[in-house]
Amino acid sequence: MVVAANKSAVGRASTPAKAATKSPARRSDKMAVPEFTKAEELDAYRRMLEIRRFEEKAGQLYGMGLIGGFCHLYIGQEAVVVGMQSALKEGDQVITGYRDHGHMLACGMDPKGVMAELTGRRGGYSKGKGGSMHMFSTEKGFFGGHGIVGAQVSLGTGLAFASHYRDNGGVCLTYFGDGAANQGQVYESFNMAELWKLPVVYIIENNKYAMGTAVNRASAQTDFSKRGSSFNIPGEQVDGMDVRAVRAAGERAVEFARGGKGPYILEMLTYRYRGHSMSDPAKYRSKEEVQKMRTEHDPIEQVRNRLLEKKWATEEELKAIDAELRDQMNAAADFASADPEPDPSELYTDILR
Ligand SMILES: Cc1ncc(C[n+]2csc(CCOP(=O)(O)OP(=O)(O)O)c2C)c(N)n1
Ligand SMILES: [Mg+2]
Repeated sequence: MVVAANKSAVGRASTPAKAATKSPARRSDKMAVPEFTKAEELDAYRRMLEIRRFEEKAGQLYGMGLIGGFCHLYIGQEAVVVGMQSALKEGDQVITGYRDHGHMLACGMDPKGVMAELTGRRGGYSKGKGGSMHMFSTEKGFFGGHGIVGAQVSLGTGLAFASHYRDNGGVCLTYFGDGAANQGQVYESFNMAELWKLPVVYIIENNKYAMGTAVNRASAQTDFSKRGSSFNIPGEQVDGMDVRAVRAAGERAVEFARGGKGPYILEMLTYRYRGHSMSDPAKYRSKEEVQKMRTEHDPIEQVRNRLLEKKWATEEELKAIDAELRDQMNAAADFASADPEPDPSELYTDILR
């Protein structure tokens, strides 16, 4: 697949030659997806499968009544966080919305601590008091987990402002959905980020739906890579189901932002296989549509097929990785089921008054 650079991101598609010197968004060439080495393919396979197996286990625990409240699974979108994370350095920051378990694992957070937070137990990242949408790890550079659609965009811009102010070379990856992209604060953030050349990469995870609303029913401009046009923010549309394309685009965007050139937008064309949350029967789309994405574009299958085709791994070796991850997630689930709930005295701790 090909990453299409958005040649008209600043509304000057008719003058690409002049514009080409100014920002990558104005390139009109098509870029081939760079190949991964064997080690990179194996690493991507493991990291994406880790997220998938975690999410499947979380779905099971939800079905057993062990997880309360909302639970938004990331299954299908794994290539986005895995590819983007590989473009980061120690000290960089990540922030996202409520579909956040994959982002946490990609940042290196412990599946046990994440699972125990989902079940509301002491060993959870927020001591069992936050749940799926309220988890953080400043050590791992993960800043939530936000339930208010779009709120993380201004917060991520603020994190980038802090890095800029401290001149520490940090970049903030700010993830949000196609639905969130229609929020007003997103554009206030874009304006400030470009004005002050903040080191932020805005990653729009276009999974085609915002709850039950398809993108074309809610958005006047469905090419989200162009959403920064009025602010001169470059943008690219990326095949978000191909981890190699994601990493290549991520590296370009992070380098741009880290180099003091300001914000960059990456629209990831992706898809969620499950409903919006666990309580969504997903009647707004056909089973065939989901099945088609799973069979033709699955991010993990793509890597698996390449590994097998190139004889870089055998079926048995890949199965062994899978078995190891399943064991890890079973252990996380056991911990998250057996760990005690927080003591009632914790009701009065960690509260801003
Ligand atoms: C300010 C605000 N408005 C509405 C909601 C309800 N809501 C929760 S998720 C969601 C859809 C967002 O979709 P999108 O940004 O595409 O993200 P996705 O769920 O597809 O990852 C809505 C409307 C909310 N949480 N916050
Ligand atoms: Mg969406």
